[in-house]
Amino acid sequence: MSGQNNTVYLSLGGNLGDPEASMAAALRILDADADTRVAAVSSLYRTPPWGKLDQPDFLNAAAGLSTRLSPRALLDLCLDAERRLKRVREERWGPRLIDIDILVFGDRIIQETGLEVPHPRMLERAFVLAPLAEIAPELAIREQSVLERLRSVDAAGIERLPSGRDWWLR
Ligand code: A4P
Ligand code: MG
Repeated sequence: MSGQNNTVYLSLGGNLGDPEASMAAALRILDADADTRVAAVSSLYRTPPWGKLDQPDFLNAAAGLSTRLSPRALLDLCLDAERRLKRVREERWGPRLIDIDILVFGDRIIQETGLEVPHPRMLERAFVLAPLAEIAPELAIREQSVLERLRSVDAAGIERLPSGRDWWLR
C-alpha cells in the first residue's frame, strides 16, 4: 500500500521474560516493513506497574515511525509482531512479554472498534509520557504538549536507564 507518509508514535512495554529483547525485536520487525521506518527511539525506562500493582516492574520505551500504512494496517502489523513474540494476552493490565500501543497517528482522530487514536489512556500514564517526552516533547495532544502533560502526572519511581537510543539495534 502506498498512501501518504505519516508520523506515528508508539508505546512499547513488557515485564516478563526479556522485555528489552522483545521490544528490540518488535522495532526491528516494524522497521523491516517496506512501508515503515523507525525514525526515533527513546531510552529504556524502568517503571512501576500501573493499574494492577502486584506484578513486576515494567520496561517501557517510545518510538517515532514514518509509515505509508493505513492506521488499521499498522495496527495489524503491531499485533502480528506481538503474536510473533508470543505475547500471552490474559488479564487486562496484567503481566506481559510485549505490548505495543499506537499513541498518535499523524493528526488523525480514530474511534473504531479495536482502534482508538490518540490512545485513550496515554495522557494519564507517566510510563507512556516519560519516554515520549524524550523523543517528542513538543508534540501536542488535545492542545497540550507531551512535556507539559508529563509535568502534571505522577511520575514517581520512573527511572530512565543509561541505555542510549540505539539499544534496539544491538
Ligand atoms: N486497540 C485499540 N486502540 C489501540 C491502539 N491505539 N493501539 C485495541 C493498540 N491497540 C489498540 O490491547 C487490546 C486491543 O486494543 C488490541 O487488540 C487493539 O485492537 P491491549 O493492549 O491488550 O489492551 P488495551 O485495551 O489497549 O489496554 P491498555 O489500556 O493499553 O492497557 P494494557 O495494554 O492492558 O496495559 N504499567 C507500566 N508501568 N508499564 C506498562 O507498559 N502496561 C499495562 C498494560 C499495564 N500497566 C503497565 C503497563
Ligand atoms: Mg495496550
